[in-house]
Amino acid sequence: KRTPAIVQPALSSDPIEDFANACVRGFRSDPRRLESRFLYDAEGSALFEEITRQPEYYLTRTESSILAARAAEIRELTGPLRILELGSGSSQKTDHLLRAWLEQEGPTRYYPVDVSAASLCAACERVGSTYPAVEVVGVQCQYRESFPLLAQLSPVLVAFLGSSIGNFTPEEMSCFVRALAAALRPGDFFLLGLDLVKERSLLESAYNDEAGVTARFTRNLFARMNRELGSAIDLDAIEHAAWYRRDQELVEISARFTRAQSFRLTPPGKTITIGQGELVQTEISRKFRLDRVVPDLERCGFSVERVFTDERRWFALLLLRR
Ligand code: AVI
Repeated sequence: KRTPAIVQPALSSDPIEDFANACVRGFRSDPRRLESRFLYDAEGSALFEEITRQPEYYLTRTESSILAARAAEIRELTGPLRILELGSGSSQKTDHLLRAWLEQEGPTRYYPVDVSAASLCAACERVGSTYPAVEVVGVQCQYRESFPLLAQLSPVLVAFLGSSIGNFTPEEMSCFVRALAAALRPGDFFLLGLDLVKERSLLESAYNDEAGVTARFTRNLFARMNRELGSAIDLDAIEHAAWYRRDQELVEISARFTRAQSFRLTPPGKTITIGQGELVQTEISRKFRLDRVVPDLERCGFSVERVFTDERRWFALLLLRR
């Protein structure tokens, strides 16, 4: 059995300090807003996987069905190239692509990129043993830190699935897409999953599942602070809140403090005080309209090769060419 290779291209700052400083900044900003990338430690990544299996969370299932139906066609359109996947998590949906690649060209290279070492290692093991003809190199870093690798990997297809791009603000998204376009070579591809605007009740159920897994996912961010920053936050006094804001076409996800609390984050040893009823935003999840997002992506350096959707038009998979 081969041991999968994991590389860690960037370790510019101490991860605990980075987390602590970002939390202090987030709690002190107005409105209070934490960076959603910190949701994905080992526990958070496992909880996210559990979210994807909840009956209300249609995103993963819908995108997977599009990939299952279209992977071979995608491979025909792109020709042979390596696959780099941003925020790969369990890499489960990627199986559809890997199978299509293997069927059409034999040995393939796959570079999953994820911040969580635990889920990256597990995914590399699984893909490596399920598909011995796929050479897997895991890359443990934030999305942008993997961009310098792209020039070496070209010709390459960058997959960014699950509508994870919806967790960026519009400004962050265009900055991200421009940076990606700059890192790719003409002729490289970008496969982007986007959750589309739909009825409020469907969206709000997806982010407020009956089993309460999404609530545990939100609370885990504060549990992580307790584990890593010694903050002693009372987790029983934190409620998950998620609602659709039609004006901005996004689901806003927050933690509501049901009791006032003061706690200390170390380093840098700063005290945070939060009043009863206060909200701390942990994520946004934007929902897209194809007629608006396509021109936006084109302005950022990509041309749209093909748009695939499901029958209900709930989710879209865009094949873009640099
Ligand atoms: C990873 N990302 C696309 C998920 C979403 O739907 O925005 C994160 C999530 N948060 C709560 N549920 C799912």
